[in-house]
Amino acid sequence: MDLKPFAAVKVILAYCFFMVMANSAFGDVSYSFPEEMKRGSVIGNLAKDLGLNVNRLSARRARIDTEGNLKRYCDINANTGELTVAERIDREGLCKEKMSCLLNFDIVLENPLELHRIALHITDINDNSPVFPRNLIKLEITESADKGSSYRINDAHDSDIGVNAVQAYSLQNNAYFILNVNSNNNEGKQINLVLDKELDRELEKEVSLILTAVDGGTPPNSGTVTIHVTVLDANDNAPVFSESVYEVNLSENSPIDTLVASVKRYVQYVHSILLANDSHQISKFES
Ligand SMILES: [Ca+2]
Ligand SMILES: [Ca+2]
Ligand SMILES: [Ca+2]
Ligand SMILES: [Ca+2]
Repeated sequence: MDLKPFAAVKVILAYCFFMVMANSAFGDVSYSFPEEMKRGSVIGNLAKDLGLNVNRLSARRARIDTEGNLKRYCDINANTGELTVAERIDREGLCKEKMSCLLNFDIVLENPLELHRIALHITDINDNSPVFPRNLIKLEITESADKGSSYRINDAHDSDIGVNAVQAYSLQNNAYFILNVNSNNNEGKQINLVLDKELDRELEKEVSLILTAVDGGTPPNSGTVTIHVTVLDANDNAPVFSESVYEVNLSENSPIDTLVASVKRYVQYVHSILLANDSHQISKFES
């Protein structure tokens, strides 16, 4: 006698049994729904998805058991069998940095008692902008700093996840600095302001820059910080007179403190040379 057909039937029966058990024991329904949808928004039709008779939902006291959660985020509409939003669902508040945000609850019906597990995956929307730790960053950089010198800037934070989090940084066009963003570490992006052209305090005492962080949402959100650089003085200029030789005609009996000549040192300062006690020594300087 060939037992193979019986074996095949047994496998099919076992499979059917498993499917029936799966439907009764794991009769879960899962939905994926965005955060921040207004109250009353329809997530899905439970009666349809669970194969329930919508006309008997009220009689069977269909309700949601939130498994001890304080808030009930969803309701069942007993007339339509729809699962609706009952409370604001804020993904950031519920799941913070987690990439997967899941709300679990049960649907309970009576006569006969029936229980279904519902899994609600909350998807992220781009409802937050990148924010820098401070509105203003103050840097003091000496004018003698070499080209290529690098200054670390704290990165921006965006409470959203994935593409809705910070994706790029840009620095306002300027004569002195460029931006270097390094994302090869676990602490997020490392942002450095890099000196691309040497500073000159005698030319510019301060430089103001706007740094922008932008997320990848549609439309994107952005956040900015002002970077204020104070250029510190270095002793990089020797006193220079406007002429190398000054010739002055002076009468021999000129009184003391007679103005002999005016000479310019640097460009900013004017010094007066006055006749000192000894007419042969012209040594007294006044600013
Ligand atoms: Ca939110
Ligand atoms: Ca969000
Ligand atoms: Ca965002
Ligand atoms: Ca200087």
